[in-house]
Amino acid sequence: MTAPWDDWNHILKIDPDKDLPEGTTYGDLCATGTDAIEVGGTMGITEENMEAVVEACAEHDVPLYQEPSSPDVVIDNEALEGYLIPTVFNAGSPFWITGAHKEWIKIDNGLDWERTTTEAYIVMNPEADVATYTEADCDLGPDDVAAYATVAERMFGQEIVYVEYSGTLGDEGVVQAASEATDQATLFYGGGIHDYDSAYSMAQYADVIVVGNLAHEEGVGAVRETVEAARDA
Ligand code: 1GP
Repeated sequence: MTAPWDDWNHILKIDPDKDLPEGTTYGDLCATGTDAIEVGGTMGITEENMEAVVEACAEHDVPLYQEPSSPDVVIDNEALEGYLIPTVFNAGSPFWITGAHKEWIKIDNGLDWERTTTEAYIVMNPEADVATYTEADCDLGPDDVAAYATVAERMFGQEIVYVEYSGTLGDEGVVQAASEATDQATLFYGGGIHDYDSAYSMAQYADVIVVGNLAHEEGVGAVRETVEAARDA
């Protein structure tokens, strides 16, 4: 069975708590050639700002996914292709591995299983909010990351392994190790991608690169370059 992300090279992650550069619209970002839009962030996320971004992107022809940071911001919107739910494999607090998920299951009307997939995060930038929040152990070498990727794929049957350096460009060796360790799972890489070269360097190992801050800081032209690199790699 194939999953949508089997065919992706590039994801644009839009943070509902962050502004867009002057003159940039959500429509412009949807038209960059990215394979999918993920709406999500760590801080300041509410149902309202989630809904506003989903609505703004809904009229454009790009698959739309919500990546909720916690159960209380999950929105029910038909424009969403699905929900990509993070679970942090190197979290210090079990809440971010299965605890939040347990609460999730109890939400009104339950989860829509047809549209729900987990992402096995390995959080690598100790300075990032997501690392602080989840008390992640980021002191990991390539072998540790490869081992986590194997745990995720082989032991927990995860379809997506996500090496997350949010805010900083990661270590190529680490991404390469994760790539070599994954066989069935799709490897996502995100963090610090800011131009063609940084996108290319990670896309040679990751199946899919995720671009976040760049959309909010630089806008469409810069994002397009990363889409091109992801396709070239
Ligand atoms: C964040 O992996 C994404 O969850 C992208 O990171 O914002 O650093 O591009 P950046």
